[in-house]
Amino acid sequence: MTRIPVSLGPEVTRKMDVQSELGPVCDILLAAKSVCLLTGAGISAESGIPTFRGEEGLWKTYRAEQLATFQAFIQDPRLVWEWYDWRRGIIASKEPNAGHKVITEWEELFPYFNLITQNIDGLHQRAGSKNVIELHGNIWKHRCIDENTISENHDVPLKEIPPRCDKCGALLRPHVVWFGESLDGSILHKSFQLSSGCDVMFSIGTSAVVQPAASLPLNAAEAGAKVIEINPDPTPITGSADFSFRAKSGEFLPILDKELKRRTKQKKG
Ligand code: BJW
Repeated sequence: MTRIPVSLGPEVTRKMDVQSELGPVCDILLAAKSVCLLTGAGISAESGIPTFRGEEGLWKTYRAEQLATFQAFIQDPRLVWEWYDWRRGIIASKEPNAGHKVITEWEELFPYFNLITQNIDGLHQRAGSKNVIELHGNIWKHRCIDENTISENHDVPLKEIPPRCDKCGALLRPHVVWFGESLDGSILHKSFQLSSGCDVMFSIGTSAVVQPAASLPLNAAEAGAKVIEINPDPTPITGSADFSFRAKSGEFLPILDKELKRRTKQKKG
């Protein structure tokens, strides 16, 4: 395992030969047929969307079990919806960052490219990613708790809290996966298949503590893929990663992308 402390503040970047550190990663990527990415809240951090854990994390202010479980929702739907309404307001006011944008271009760069996200913010799609596998749902969708029907809703702020189903009047809930709830079976199955079948698996901006998502990079490693982590902090999967870059994704991905494209051009020319 190569741990590369690529800290990309201007001073450090000047001191380090980042290009040469990126060489082996570019070689692996350019030889890869299938590339898979798992993203977490950290990819949207530089857009100004709070992560869950860590210093500024959402769980510092609110206890997860108070807000991100079905029991909490049934006990106090207004409180839970107020939290989601607040978060929808933040997300709506932010833009995708340079990390999201690089990922959209990789859909074209690699022969087989799959993006799996734990994020519910929709920023990958807003950046232009076409095929996004959402493990934990989407904050811009509502689900009727009686009929399970799913509807899109982009109102900011919400017109009614808690919102109710137009058809049956039952409570609507955010179409997201809370603790103790199962992920969609077909989405999960597909994600594990993709992680087993890829040559390279990225783990970007996730603390890798929430299961089953956190098992995807480990599954890929067991199946023989090279695992590349991008995160300013170490995580439980760092030890299993082939490369672990201590960097912000919005800074690091454009550098990696530039080098990849430079080498691709060089190969062709
Ligand atoms: C940067 C950066 C920059 C910063 N660039 N990086 C033991 C007991 C009880 C339960 C369990 C247990 N073991 C496993 C479980 C089950 C549980 C679980 O995993 N719990 C763990 C916490 C222990 N999992 C579940 O319940 C799942 N369902 C399930 O397993 O069903 C079967 C089952 C049920 C019951 C028992 C056992 C099995 C469902 C999980 C659903 C997760 N839902 C949430 C909320 C979604 C809705 C919402 O947003 O409101 O999903 S929780 C939250 O965590 C959200 C995220 O998707 C998820 C992962 O977080 P993520 O993305 O990793 O964010 P952070 O904040 O943790 O990390 C950000 C990272 O970015 C950090 O590392 C930073 O360093 C980094 N970063 N800036 C790059 N610029």
